[in-house]
Amino acid sequence: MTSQNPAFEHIVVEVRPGHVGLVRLNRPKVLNALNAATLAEIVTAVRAFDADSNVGAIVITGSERAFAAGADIAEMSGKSAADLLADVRLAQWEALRKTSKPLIAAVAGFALGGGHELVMVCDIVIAAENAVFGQPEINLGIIPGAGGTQRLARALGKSLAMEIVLNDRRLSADEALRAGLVSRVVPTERVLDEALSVARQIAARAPVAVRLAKQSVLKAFDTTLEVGLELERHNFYLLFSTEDQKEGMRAFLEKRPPNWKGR
Ligand code: DAK
Repeated sequence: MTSQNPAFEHIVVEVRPGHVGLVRLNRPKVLNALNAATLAEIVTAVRAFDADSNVGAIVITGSERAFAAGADIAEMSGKSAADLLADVRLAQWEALRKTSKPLIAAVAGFALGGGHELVMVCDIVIAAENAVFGQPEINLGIIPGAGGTQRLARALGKSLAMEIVLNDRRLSADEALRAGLVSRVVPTERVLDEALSVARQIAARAPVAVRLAKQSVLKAFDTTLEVGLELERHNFYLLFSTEDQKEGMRAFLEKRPPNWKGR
């Protein structure tokens, strides 16, 4: 069943079959540029899905021409440093980063600047053949401000990250695949279906295990190996306190599909 929420102006929000929440950016005239209102709507929708027990995974997408061409330059151009310091944007990016359910980006067309940073906040990225990834802030006399320098360096290594951030090098979908920024490239018209399919598969899995799996993998990006291994072990033990662990193993031994309870 598909239900749309009319409360949003710049995004379209639906629950798709298989317990998948879908957020589609919808500012076509400015290639889905992320003004404050759009970012606020995205955060509201993602938070609501994160809290909704009927949703197991969340897909974020744009249009065929643009995932998002970055922060809204018209809105940003007159800001002072003090304005930006007081801006809620940073907290909004943090809120997205703290989403506990898997975030899957279905990216076609331009994913630039803040649009690319939004992609990098997602856990899995499915790219259309026409996707273009980049951080062109340097052309505006600024640098990425929502994690671009850090996430790119961690994901791609120093040299390529430097080319992208210092010299506006843009990556095609195939280059992004080779660099490890995305996990698959599909024909442009298939990108949303592919992402929804991956999301459906994950949403059908044991929810607590999915949540702790995401938390454990993400830890690898912001801590030492030792601390990461400790968290993994802790989460591994924790899962043995769930009914789903008993059910999953019993189902395997009884040669039947598991019936997950989410506890
Ligand atoms: N903002 C506002 N409008 C934009 C836009 C943007 N980022 N990108 C495109 N548009 C508008 C264009 O102005 C144009 O509007 P009209 O002229 O039709 O009124 C329309 O979208 C179509 O764009 P083009 O005519 O330019 O289309 P093309 O196919 O020729 O070019 C393009 C597509 C994506 C290559 C080009 O539009 C472009 O270079 N766009 C700008 C890309 C960019 O520089 N992005 C980085 C923006 S800076 C923060 C965190 C993060 C950030 C900021 C703060 N905090 C935590 C505080 C992020 C900063 C950024 O992302």
